[in-house]
Amino acid sequence: MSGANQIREQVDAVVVGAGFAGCYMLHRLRGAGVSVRVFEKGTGVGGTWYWNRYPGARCDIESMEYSYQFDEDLQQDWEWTERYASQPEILAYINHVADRLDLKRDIQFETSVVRAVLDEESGRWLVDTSAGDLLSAQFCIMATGCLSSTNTPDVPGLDSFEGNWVHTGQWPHDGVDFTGKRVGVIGTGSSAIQSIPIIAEQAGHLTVFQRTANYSVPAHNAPLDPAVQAKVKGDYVGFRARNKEMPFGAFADVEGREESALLASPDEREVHYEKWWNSGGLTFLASYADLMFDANANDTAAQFVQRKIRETVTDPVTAEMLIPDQVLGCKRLCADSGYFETYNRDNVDLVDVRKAPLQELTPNGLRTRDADFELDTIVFATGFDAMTGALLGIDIRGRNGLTLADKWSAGPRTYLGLMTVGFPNLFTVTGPGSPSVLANMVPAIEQHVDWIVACIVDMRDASLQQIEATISAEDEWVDHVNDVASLTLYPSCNSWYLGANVPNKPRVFMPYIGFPTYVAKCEEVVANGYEGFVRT
Ligand code: FAD
Ligand code: N01
Repeated sequence: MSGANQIREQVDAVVVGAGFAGCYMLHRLRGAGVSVRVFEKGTGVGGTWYWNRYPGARCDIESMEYSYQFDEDLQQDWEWTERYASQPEILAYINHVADRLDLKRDIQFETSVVRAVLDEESGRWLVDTSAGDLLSAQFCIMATGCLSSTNTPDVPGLDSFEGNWVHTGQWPHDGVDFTGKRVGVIGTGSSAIQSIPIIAEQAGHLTVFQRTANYSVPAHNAPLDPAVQAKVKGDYVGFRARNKEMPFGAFADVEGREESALLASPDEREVHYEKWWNSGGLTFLASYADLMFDANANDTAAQFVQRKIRETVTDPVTAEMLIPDQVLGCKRLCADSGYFETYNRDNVDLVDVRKAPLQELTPNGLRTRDADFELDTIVFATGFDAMTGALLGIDIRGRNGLTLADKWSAGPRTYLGLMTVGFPNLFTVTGPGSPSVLANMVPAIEQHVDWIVACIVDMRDASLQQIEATISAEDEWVDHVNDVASLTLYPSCNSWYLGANVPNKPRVFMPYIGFPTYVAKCEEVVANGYEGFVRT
């Protein structure tokens, strides 16, 4: 139990998590003279890139964009080697940053924050960890990640399975040897689509268990052209500034976007889509500006990709199973390296578990409603309890003992994705209600960290102790997040953006769509004296 007499340490701020967000938060708070302790569950920094070590893991925002921009020397010094950096390279990068800034001495690894309780008398947060620490902090900053709480389906018999099972989001550090093995991959989201081609090359036989077919475009990953790197570095500041003005905070220097797919003739569209398909990556979704706003426009792109799938996959039955039936981009678009081609291998089968659901794991493998599959290794590529999972994994108690779980029982409610009423001085980096997962996340993280640190410094300068959102600001923001989403096609399918992948999770659209509008709103709030917040 938390209690003032057990407190071991008093700090200004506790930060939970040491991914891109926690590391940058530590650096900025230190620079501002704020005493800080960081707790991280893993044995090292990196977050996503520490945990997701599955074969083929890499970013789908280009390396030159998917990196910190706060330090010009750092962004000039670091040399990315591929268009889309691999997980080991991103992990090496974040370790390089942590070492360069001497961050690790203030991070306690292998330690989970299990509880954070507001002591209303002192206004401070009492923070308990799995290692038995109890700290008192004025500010509690959750840098716990949007995609850090893994979702493993509650399939009966998991314990009875005598083979090896792994989740892509908690991949063993010494790797998994698939050589000659009978492998099952459950799921066909980004993690599966990246890992399946590589697992298929190693495995004796691979069975993919698909519930929802997904759209994917070729990544066309390649060694990074030194000329491209030099061009970006020639004006990195300008490059970042242009990206900041883009709806997703990325892709600014991609040329040839058009306004509406519906204004083009079928032949023009064909040429247009072919060009974007061949250049590779998620920018395909930005080829026309109306793809996520108009179902008819979207359908033209969807049909193009569907045709590509049918052209690629030689067995027509398998090809039809791989044709998605939702709006393109409604679930996060994937960028792959030979995903659909993998189904032409003799050692790969696809099984539809929407038609015949998974029923149980058996000692020898897996049983669906229709058949038994003998497997040595099962890979759960089943994703995450996104955006709220890691936060609700901590017993957070605010005013009057209100738990965050109770407050968010019908879905997360925040003001700007930064704070939630009833939990003063508790910040969430890329929390629900902020652009987060619908932006290039590193700039989104930097923007949040910069805002939070400026807020803390401003409070210190004004001798203020506490900040809390007002209920009216929070209610208006939640409505606004939903109103914006409803103008788009995003809420039209069962995506994790809506929590639909986790049984019994409230169906609420969680990210805010529109990075530049959001940044402008955050700046306006500050310019208006922290409008929508009460500071005392
Ligand atoms: P994380 O990296 O998730 O770090 C959070 C940390 O908090 C974790 O290390 C976790 O262990 C720790 N933690 C959580 N709870 C506790 C607790 N109670 N106590 C102690 N520690 C705790 N985004 C993009 O923009 N572009 C991409 O290309 C891209 N690729 C991705 C690929 C994969 C495989 C995945 C899973 C996500 C990808 N993302 C991408 C999203 C990615 O999560 C973010 O880009 C970014 O890395 C998030 O950083 P973070 O620090 O906010 O969170
Ligand atoms: O997870 P997902 P992910 N029975 O939720 C299926 C980022 N990321 O780890 O669609 C059977 O997308 C589920 O089926 P359905 C990126 O933001 C980026 O792949 O719910 N199947 C789905 O097919 C991404 O969006 C990269 O019907 C079950 C799959 O498992 C996010 O992380 C790489 C099931 C889960 O797909 C999450 O991606 C990796 C069940 N009970 C991740 N439960 C890049 O490329 C779930 N599924 C940069």
